[in-house]
Amino acid sequence: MSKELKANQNQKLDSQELNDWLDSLDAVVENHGRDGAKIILEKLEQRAKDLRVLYSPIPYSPYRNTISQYDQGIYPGDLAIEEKITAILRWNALTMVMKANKNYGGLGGHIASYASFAEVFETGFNHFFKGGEEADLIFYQSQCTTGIYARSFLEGRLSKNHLENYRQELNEQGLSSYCHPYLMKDYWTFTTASMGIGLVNAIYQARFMKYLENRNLLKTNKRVWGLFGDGEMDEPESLAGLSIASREKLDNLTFIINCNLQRLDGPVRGNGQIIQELETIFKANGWNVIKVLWGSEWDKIFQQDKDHLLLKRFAKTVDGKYQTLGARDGEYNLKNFFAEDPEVLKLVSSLSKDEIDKLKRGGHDFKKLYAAFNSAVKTKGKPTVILAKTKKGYGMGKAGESKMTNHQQKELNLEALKEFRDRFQLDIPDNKLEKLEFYRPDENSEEIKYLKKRRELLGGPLPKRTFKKVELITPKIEKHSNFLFNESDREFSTTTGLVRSLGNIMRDKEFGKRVVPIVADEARTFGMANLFSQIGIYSPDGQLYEPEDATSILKYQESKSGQLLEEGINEAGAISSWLAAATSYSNHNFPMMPFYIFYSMFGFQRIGDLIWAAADQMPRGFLIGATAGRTTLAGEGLQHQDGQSQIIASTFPNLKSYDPCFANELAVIFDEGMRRMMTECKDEFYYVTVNNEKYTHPKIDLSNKEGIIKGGYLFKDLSNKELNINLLGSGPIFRECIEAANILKEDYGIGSRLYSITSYSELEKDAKSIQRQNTLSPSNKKQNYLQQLISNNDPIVATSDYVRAYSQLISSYTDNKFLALGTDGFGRSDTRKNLRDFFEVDSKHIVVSSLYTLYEDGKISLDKVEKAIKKYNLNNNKINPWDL
Ligand SMILES: Cc1ncc(C[n+]2csc(CCOP(=O)(O)OP(=O)(O)O)c2C)c(N)n1
Repeated sequence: MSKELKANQNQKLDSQELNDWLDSLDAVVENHGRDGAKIILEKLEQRAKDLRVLYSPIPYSPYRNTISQYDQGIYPGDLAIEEKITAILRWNALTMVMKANKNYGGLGGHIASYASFAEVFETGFNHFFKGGEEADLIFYQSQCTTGIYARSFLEGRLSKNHLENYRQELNEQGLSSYCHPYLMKDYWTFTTASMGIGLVNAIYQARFMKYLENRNLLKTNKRVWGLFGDGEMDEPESLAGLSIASREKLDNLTFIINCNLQRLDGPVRGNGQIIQELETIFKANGWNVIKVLWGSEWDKIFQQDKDHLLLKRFAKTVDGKYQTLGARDGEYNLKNFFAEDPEVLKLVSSLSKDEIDKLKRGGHDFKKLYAAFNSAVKTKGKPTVILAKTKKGYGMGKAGESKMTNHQQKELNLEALKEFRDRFQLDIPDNKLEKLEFYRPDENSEEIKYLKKRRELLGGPLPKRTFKKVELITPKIEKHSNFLFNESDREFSTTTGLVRSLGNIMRDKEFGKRVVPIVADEARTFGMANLFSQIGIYSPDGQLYEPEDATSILKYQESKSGQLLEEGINEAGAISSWLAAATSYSNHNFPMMPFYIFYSMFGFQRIGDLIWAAADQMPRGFLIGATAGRTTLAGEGLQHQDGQSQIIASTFPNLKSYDPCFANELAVIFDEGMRRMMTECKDEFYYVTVNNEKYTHPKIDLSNKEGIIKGGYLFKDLSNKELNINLLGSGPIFRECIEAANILKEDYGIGSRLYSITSYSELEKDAKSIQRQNTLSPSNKKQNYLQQLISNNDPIVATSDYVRAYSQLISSYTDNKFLALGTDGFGRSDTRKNLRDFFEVDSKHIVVSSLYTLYEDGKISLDKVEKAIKKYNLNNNKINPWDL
């Protein structure tokens, strides 16, 4: 056919011609099956695009189940028992929330979310979620924990006492509100309580399993399952990893979205259709999408609906209306949905109002769900999302089903409880109903036997967090940081020190393969471009092109077995990769040692919540905040200069964070950190800031090791017999302290003790623990490490390249007069020298601050301070950096 074919816009297609087309399609399906018809349609589509008939086909499919009733296959489970088990789980889940709130008003909890997702969970637990040695990685929707606890109760893993202590985590048998591995270490594996984080984390867990396999480190048949809410899909993190999941063909990944059409305040898309929107988003990102919208009761109606009138009505119905229909009875639905089109009404003319009422949504139908799960696990080459249409508060009846406020609903009255019991045919007498008694059928009942058997066949109970302790030997400091064992005049930055030590760690024959270096498009910024060719950039496709710099020894080399994870400009993805590697010890019994090196400003403040979620999962690995400090990163300005990450990091309980000045300190921190995490298997992780200022570094002196790790050590004692000051500094600003000490000595005859502070926060952690100990056992008073370190009464001037609050972390734990300097305020572009002057952290400000504290301490006269202020031309009228 000629491509020049002209469109005749006036020529109408007559109905005979149209029917001929449709009949021929029917005939193709009959003779060649659906696959044959698909081939023809794909060809036709291509031709239509060539002729510009089709520009952008509708990106979603009709509002019906993706898998037809004819393709769903035979259900392998015992439907009656599974429905009974689900009813019992619903009851116990509901009772947990009601009990907790009745006994201790305000403890909270959610009924409606699990009620909407129970069948989906049960489909997984009875047929798909593998447990045991090769347990699947499952991200549970966090508001549904009650249902999962209820299941463990039936399995005999949790007692009645546990359920009674739901949300009372301080009780020995308390159950945590949401999925928090930190609080239930042998139970939960992933945290999903902060919405959106679970999705991006799950994708990178699935991706990391492929990485382990492609690097020939570990092959696993595990799958990643993610169960999330439709409202949750509005979080940017929910969408953050969708494209990498299909780009890297993660067919080991399945999401199930609980499309109950509601979030906390109201409908997710009152005026639209969230399911169609999600289908578009996932399809556009290359996912296999399976919609499970209607239960089996609808099948007969669909069979009669030859002209797709019902589908047209569905298409015209917005979610706000679906919610109202969901909250009302059969009569209302007949009048306000079916009767709106007399032809549609005819389709249900044989159904009673009661039967209309019982038309289920697909997410509550085991057969439909099973077919979707089964199809998902068989899909090759792409991830699958199942969009399960459910009803929020399913089973809560008039009291809560599809009600606008049901997310917060924590109780049902007696009438509603009776309705619930009768609907699900639960064997609970009225008196037990009133008392909100938990219900567990006899151990020998068919329900308990069935439930246990299913889990046995799938490898064991879930959720379960178990792992073997694997103790690895880490490389020796003499090897990985050999370049720091001799004095040298070479000037280099701590970032360079990091790259060299890290390179050597990766060269270690045994341990090197465990290292996972991760960057988010900043490897060149940090001088790490050599890693591209040395260890290769991971890409499951290898390298399908010759890189522009192919002849360079630093060429950009992608490889299937590449070690470096180059995540692009994607901090959320990079930290999720880091977390996957950092929890490999617990998820796969295969410890890995990740180092995620990032712009420190785009770490804790940008993805702090992802790091917080990571902390909950007890990761083991290093986070490296590079180009750190507010004045050390010269030139980049306000949005880049980090003066706060150390403060945020100091609030993470299982994180040890350091701000070293010298590469030798960094090497010791690496060495000790690796050993503690990989050999001693300690549940802690590390944040270390490095910078790009070049200067010389002292050689490694292992006698300082303890101090470096504890947070500080005496770097140099320049004290004299008369007048002294203590100068404390961290990061590159410590070098300003050294200069200040020389000026104080030369120009003022004042002695000093110079303390290199590697971590104000580690000093603080120790000091507050000792203070607590002393408060609670005053007769057995102890000194904190800071007091032991600074055992004199001279004033302290403490500084860093961070806000004053960082060095002030320790100010209340010493009796010495204390003055903090820091970089409070917005950053700005300028030279280091000018910035340090502006933020008042340079040597002359340290000198004047030292003189001032000595004056305040009554040790020198005021005129000495005033003279110095004049000499250095410091001006009180200069703009205050944090009060502009
Ligand atoms: C980042 C974040 N913001 C807000 C919340 C509080 N929150 C908990 S559940 C919820 C509504 C969730 O709606 P949806 O995802 O649709 O799940 P549903 O409970 O309706 O199944 C909200 C806002 C949270 N946990 N995390």
